[in-house]
Amino acid sequence: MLEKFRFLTAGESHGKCLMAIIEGLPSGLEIDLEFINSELKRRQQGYGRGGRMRIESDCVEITSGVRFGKTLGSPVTLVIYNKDFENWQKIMSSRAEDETDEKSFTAYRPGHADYAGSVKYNQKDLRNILERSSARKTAIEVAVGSVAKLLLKHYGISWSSDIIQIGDGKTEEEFHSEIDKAKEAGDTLGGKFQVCFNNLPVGLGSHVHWDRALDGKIAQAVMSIPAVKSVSFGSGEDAYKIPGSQFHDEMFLKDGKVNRKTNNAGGVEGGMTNGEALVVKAVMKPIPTLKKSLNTVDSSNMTETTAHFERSDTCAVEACSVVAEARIACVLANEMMLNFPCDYI
Ligand code: EPS
Repeated sequence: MLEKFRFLTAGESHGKCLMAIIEGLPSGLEIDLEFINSELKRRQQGYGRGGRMRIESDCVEITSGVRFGKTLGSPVTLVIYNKDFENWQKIMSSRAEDETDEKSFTAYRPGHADYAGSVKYNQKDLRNILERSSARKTAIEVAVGSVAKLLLKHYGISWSSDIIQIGDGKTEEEFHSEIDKAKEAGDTLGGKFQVCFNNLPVGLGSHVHWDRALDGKIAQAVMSIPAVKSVSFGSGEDAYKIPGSQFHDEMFLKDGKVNRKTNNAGGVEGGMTNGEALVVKAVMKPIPTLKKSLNTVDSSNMTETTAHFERSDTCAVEACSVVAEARIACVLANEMMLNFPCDYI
């Protein structure tokens, strides 16, 4: 099926820049640059972020598709420059004559893409895998997602996200003390979060084919965020605990319209939005770049060693929830364009 709102991104963690091409936006959409940059700032924040976030102050440059603050209907190109590139120019050079093994590494980080990526792409220097597998690329995804959000906002759709749990902590104070403890131990922490979208029309997605089910599309979009290990809708993860008579959201009439007292379905039934809030929950595993290095194998001489560490975040769950919001916004923007096609607004 031809999707309507599509995008591609490019860029390495310590390369010159991250970039994206967005296709499928109608013309006339107001592009609020301040909003996009405030979303980028949200992604950089959250208790437990590491050194890189003190180097970067992500902001986007729009290089095509927008004139005088409004989309033209042509592809929109976004660029975020990596400030840290200044320190990596030689190491990340595209020129053959600059080749160096400075910053190369060969000890796989368990939990990261290093092992499978190096086998798949036949790379000896694991830097060649790290650079694109790094969660750094989620910065440009958040920029794309904020453009998608501007489209959704035009249709009166709103969103929010919340952290549910980090380690054993369920309140903000507890999150902070859990993160402090992990940091002191050279360890990392994952967590559980929730993203909601409100005021969606009934019928986004479809029951007619497996690849048109909205929950399937959203699950793919959220599951593929680095470090996400589970995605569920509404009370989905607890659905095995109660009988159908208690799980399903009974209907009643309010002002002649279908209404519900509960939203265990998380706003999706039969692969389609049902008019209730879309509630997506996800679990992020602890970041696998650990100061307290894990046991691993060195691929250069096949000996046992400890994993590579450069620097890392202790906890990036808050950032992950911002990325999830952005990814879901892209899926929903696509569904809106499929359901309500328009060349201009
Ligand atoms: C990140 C940028 C990365 C890491 C982090 C997230 O930058 P650097 O590698 O230069 O510190 O801080 O990514 C990871 C720890 C990881 O394992 O992918 C970012 O921009 O969010």
